[in-house]
Amino acid sequence: MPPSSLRVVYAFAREMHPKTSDVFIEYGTAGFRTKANLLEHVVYRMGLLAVIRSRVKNGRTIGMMITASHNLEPDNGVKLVDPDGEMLEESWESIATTLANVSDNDLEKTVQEIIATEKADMALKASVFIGMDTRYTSPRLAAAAANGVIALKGTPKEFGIVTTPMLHFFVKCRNDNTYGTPTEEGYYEKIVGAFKNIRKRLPARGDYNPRLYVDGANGVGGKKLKAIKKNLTELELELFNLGGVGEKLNLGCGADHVKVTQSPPKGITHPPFQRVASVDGDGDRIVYYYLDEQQKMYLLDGDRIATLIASYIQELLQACNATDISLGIVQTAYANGASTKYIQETLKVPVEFVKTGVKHLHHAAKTYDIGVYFEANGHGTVLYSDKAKKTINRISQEGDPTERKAAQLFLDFIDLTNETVGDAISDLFIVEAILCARGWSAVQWMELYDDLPCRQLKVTVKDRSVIKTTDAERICSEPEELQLKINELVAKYTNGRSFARPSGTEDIVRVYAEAETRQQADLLAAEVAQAVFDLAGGAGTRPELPAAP
Ligand code: G16
Repeated sequence: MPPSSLRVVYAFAREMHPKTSDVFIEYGTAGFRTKANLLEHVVYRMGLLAVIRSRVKNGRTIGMMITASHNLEPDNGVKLVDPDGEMLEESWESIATTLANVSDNDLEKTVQEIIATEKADMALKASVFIGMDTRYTSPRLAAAAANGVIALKGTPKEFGIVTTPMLHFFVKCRNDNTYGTPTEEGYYEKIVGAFKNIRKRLPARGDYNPRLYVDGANGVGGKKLKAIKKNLTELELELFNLGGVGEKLNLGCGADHVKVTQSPPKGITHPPFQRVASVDGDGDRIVYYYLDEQQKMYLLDGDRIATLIASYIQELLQACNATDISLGIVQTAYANGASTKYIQETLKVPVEFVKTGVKHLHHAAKTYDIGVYFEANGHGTVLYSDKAKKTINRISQEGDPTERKAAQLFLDFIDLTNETVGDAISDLFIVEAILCARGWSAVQWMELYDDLPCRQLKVTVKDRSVIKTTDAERICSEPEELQLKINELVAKYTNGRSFARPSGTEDIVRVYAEAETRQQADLLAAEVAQAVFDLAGGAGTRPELPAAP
């Protein structure tokens, strides 16, 4: 691109998408996230970066998703999706952060430096897919993204309102047409089609009840399920929190609310023992729960989904006699200790711990022939290596009749999986298919093991970056005295465990604690929250200890 036309790019940037804030913004756990009104120049610049990235990848399509996922409505965000439909390569996160923070005066120089350092051939074509969630600020930001793409002569394709995992899926399909068709219809055809195939092979039986209630978090996930429901006879979906007038995204509902508060979402009433699935604002996370007759809640979170899926995959592998396929599970520090024990001692499957953020889990899961990864918050999926796919495919044609049957079912499960990223819709159908295959109710699913009571809290500090962590975020390396204090507190409790880490999506520090009883877990979490407040520069009100019982 000649320098004269680039000059127009920067004049346009200054005019249309100027940098209006000096607040430093960082590419965090899942891209840039902050108040929507601070994001326009960031998104425009990410449009520029997506074009450069596409050219570095020989013109393959890059994705841009406008969303702040589980955050509340006033926030928004943007993340880039790499050609295989996976999260942006980590080494480019710092490039994105630099580009987002330079002044308008330095934008031209910085873009040229990136082009030179990354050896982008600016004569190549560049393609960028753009999707957005339902936030009222998303259309304006999606337009800024498209302007950024056009400015560097890339070709944007806007998909409008889609779930984040759909956008990942479209990008993957565009770059690898064996995976599927890069359209919403193509997504339904593959995911929902696979579920229908499975249900043809496995009619409902035992205690499995095909009626499922869904909390849509007033976001895009519920809306897409409403579209799916029109042609779905295999599952009786009752949909709630679909974002009517005055209903706020993720407020008092959605997967994050249900997991963190361990309480049901607002806007739903249901009979005891009814299975409820709760998805988050952009449809990439899912947790399940039910209430008993006394309204006591039983939460089936990401750990439960991971163990359900892994145990079923084990069964399928055995039925196929595919003994040389390795299976592994990836978790984070938030995984309930009881789930890890179940994986290691009952399933006897290797388990690995990584930092929060699906990008880290995804990476680790790729080291197995079949890698199941889930964060406790319900964000996860399954990755099948080429070796696993080829082996199962071969068995589906060459195995004995029982092996062939199991392998054919397995192939449908692979098709049902969105392997690019955690996907609430795909995960919902996977869970339903497994429960149906086993003839299980949610109560039977819950009986696999007993969780240790746990509690998550948020603490506000002046600068959350003062907290540094190590050992997959289980240890706080700075401030040093904070870890010493946490050790001292944890030592008081039977089966106690706790850690604190700065969030990469909200301006807070997260505290997690688990212990033998509910009361102890709540107390330990509150004590650690106080330690964070005292030793890491707390802001506002000091967290209180729970009232004595
Ligand atoms: C995002 C990430 C998840 C992460 C969550 C919370 O979820 O994709 O991997 O667990 O944020 O991250 P943090 O604790 O750093 O704030 P979502 O659903 O908001 O995209």
